[in-house]
Amino acid sequence: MIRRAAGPSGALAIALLAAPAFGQEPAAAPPPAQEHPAAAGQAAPDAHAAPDAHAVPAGGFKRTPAPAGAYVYIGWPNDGEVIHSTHIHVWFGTRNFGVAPAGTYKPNTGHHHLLVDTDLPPMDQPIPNDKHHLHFGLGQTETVIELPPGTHTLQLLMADGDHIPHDPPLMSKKITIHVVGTESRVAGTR
Ligand SMILES: [Cu+2]
Repeated sequence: MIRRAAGPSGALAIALLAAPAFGQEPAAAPPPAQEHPAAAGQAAPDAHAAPDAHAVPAGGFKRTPAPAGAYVYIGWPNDGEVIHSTHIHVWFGTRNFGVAPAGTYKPNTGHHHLLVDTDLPPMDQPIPNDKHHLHFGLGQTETVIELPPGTHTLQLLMADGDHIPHDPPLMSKKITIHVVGTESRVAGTR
């Protein structure tokens, strides 16, 4: 299937360019005051702009193969965990697979993405970058997230240097956690 429809793909490219660098270090920000201000404003919908890595290529994005036996899992919390804090420490685990920063393309590596209260995104394009799709583009293997009291879901999804899930995709089980407030709560009440 060839996806060259100018409207949707153009819009996607713009949205991705506007995304805040997928968790890369602040040092990666472009230097100020370039000679070509138009080039810095990459959101300009110019069909003749230089090709960029995130434009949808004909035939879709190329996916990176993942070896058999590789998998990712959430080391903490456990499925069904009741957590008496709105600060939730989450540990990411991998087996038979390596973690590498975004933008690197070593075989059998990728970086973690934590999906919060959402279903899986499309597997053939870069993972969105928003509060429901957290990128750990520095190669982090743990984080602390803030969630309001209530029931929430968490799922890990590995992706390659371009934030595209592997083939086959490496994802954890989707777990459910129950966040209860830390204050004015009696243990055992729901
Ligand atoms: Cu990513």
